[in-house]
Amino acid sequence: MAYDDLRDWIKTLEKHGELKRIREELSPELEITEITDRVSKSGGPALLFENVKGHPGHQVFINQFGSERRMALALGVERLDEIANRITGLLNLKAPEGFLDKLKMLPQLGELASVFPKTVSAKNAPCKEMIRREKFNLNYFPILKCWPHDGGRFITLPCVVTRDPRTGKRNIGMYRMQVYDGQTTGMHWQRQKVAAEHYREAIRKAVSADDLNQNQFGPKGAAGVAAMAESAGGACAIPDGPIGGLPQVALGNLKGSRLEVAVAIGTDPATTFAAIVPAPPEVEEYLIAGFLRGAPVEIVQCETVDLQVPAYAEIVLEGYVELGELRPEGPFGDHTGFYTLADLYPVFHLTCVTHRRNPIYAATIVGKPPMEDAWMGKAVERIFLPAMKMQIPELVDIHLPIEAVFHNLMLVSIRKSYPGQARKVMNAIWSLGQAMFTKIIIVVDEDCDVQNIPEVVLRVANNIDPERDIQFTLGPIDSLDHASRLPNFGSKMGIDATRKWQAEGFTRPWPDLIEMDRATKAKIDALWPNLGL
Ligand SMILES: Cc1cc2nc3c(=O)[nH]c(=O)nc-3n(C[C@H](O)[C@H](O)[C@H](O)COP(=O)(O)O)c2cc1C
Ligand SMILES: [Mn+2]
Repeated sequence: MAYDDLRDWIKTLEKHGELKRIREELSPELEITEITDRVSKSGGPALLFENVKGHPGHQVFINQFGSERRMALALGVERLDEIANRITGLLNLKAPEGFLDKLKMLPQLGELASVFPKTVSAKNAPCKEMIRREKFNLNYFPILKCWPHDGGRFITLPCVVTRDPRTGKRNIGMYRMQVYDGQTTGMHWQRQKVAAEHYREAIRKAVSADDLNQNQFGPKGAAGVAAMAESAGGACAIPDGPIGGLPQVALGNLKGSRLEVAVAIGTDPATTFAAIVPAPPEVEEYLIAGFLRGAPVEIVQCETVDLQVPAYAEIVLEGYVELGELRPEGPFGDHTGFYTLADLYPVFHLTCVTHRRNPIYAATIVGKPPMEDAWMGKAVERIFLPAMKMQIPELVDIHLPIEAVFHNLMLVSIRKSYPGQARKVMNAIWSLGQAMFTKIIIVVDEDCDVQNIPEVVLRVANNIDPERDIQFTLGPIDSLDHASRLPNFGSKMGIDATRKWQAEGFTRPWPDLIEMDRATKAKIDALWPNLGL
C-alpha cells in the first residue's frame, strides 16, 4: 500500500479525483498562496501548479494533505482510526501464553519488520539524478513567498534531518527555512524541538572540549556552558539578549564548529507526515514512516555530510549550521493566523544540492485556519490518542479544535474515579511531550462527546464555579505564541468542567442532565414516520 515516492502519490491523487493541475502562469510570490488559501477554505483538491512564473519547467505541488480524506489516503487507510487501532494492537501486546497466542501475534510482529529503513546505493537513488556541488542556487527552485509581510521566500515543507551528537540517533523534523540567498537559509527549529536540542548538544560538546583544552571560561566554565545552551537554538529574544550573558569570546570560540543538516523536500507522504509527528525524541522518524507506510523507507547517504535522506526525495539540500551563528528570521504569516515576528535563529549553509530531473517542488502554506496543516494536526490527534491513553489511562477522547491551532485548546473527556482527577489529567498533559504547549485544557466527564463543541460549551458554562474550577499554571509556551509575557514562557489554564463530588468539597446536590426515558423514545420512534414532521 506504500507510495514509492511523491510522483506515485500524485498519480494516486489524480486517479481519485483529488488533484487539480493548474496551467495558468502564476507567480510563486503571493499568487499561489491566494489560490491555495481559497481552495483550503472550501475543502478543495491538491494542486499542481505547472506554469510557475520565472521557473519554466518547474512544478509546485501543494495542499496534498488538505482534507480528512486525503490525509487518510496519504497514509493508505480509509479512516485514520485504522492506524490508531494498529498502534493500540502493538501497545497491548501481551506475552504469549501458548502456541495459539504466538500464532495470533505473528501479524503484529510482522508490522515491525517494515519499520527499519533500508539503505540503498547512490545509483539507485533518484534524488541523486542531478548532483550540484558548486554553483548551486536555491532560487533555481520555485520557493514561495506566502504572505505580503513575510520576510522573504520560505521553504515550508522540509524534512530536516539531524543527528544527536550524543547518541548518534537521527531525527526528522519539519522546520521552515527562510531563503536568505542562493546558499543560505534560516533554520527555524524552535527551542523545545528535537533538532534544537541536537544543536545545543553540539554546543555543549564544543564548549566543554574548548573549556578542557584552553580553560577560556575560567572558573565560570560550567555556568558559561549552561548560559550558552540556554541562549542558543531557537527563539532567542530574551531580555538579556540573544546570547544570554555569555561572553562574546565564547561565541567566537565556536567559529568553525558545525552541526550537519540535510533537508529532503518532496518525499512520499508518510515520510513527510512523520516529520511533523510529536514523537519521543529517541524515536527516529524513519521508523515511524516505515510503520505508517507498511514498508521500509529507502534511504541514501548524503554527498557532503554524514546523514541519510529518503532516496526518492525530489530535492535534497545538504549543509550545516555553524554553532553560535544566529540571524533574524521572519516575519512569517503563521498557522496561528498571525505573523510571527522576526527573531534570532541559526543559519543553514548549503554545501551541496541534489535533485531528481525536473524536480517537483512540494510546499504548503499556513495562515488563518483551516489550512492544509489542520488535517495533519487532526491525524496526529487521532493517531496519538492510543499512546496518550497509555500514559493517562482515564482518558476517553480528546479534541483539538482546528480554530485554536493545535496546542491552544484541548478538550478532554475522562472516566473520573477519584477526587481531583481532572487536575491530575491536566498536569499529565502539560508534561507529555509537545502537549506541554497546550494553553487551555478543558476536562469533561466521559458522557460528554468532546467532538461535539456545543455539548462541551454547555457543560463548561453550566458546570463550573470559575474561581474554584479554573487552574492556572506557568510553564513552557510555544515559540509562536505572541501573547505570553515572555517568549517561550507563560501561563496556561485548565478548566475542570466535570461533575463535582462531595469528596471534592461540593456538598450541594448535583442535578441530572435532562434525558427522555427509553420507553417513550422507542414509542415515538415508531410513531415518527406517521407524524409528518
Ligand atoms: C507545515 C508545518 C510547518 C512547521 N514549521 C515549524 C517550524 O518552523 N518550526 C518548528 O519548530 N516546528 C514547526 N512545525 C512543527 C514541527 O514540525 C513539529 O513540532 C514536529 O513534531 C517537530 O519534530 P521534532 O519533535 O522531531 O522536533 C511545523 C509543522 C507543520 C505541519
Ligand atoms: Mn523527532
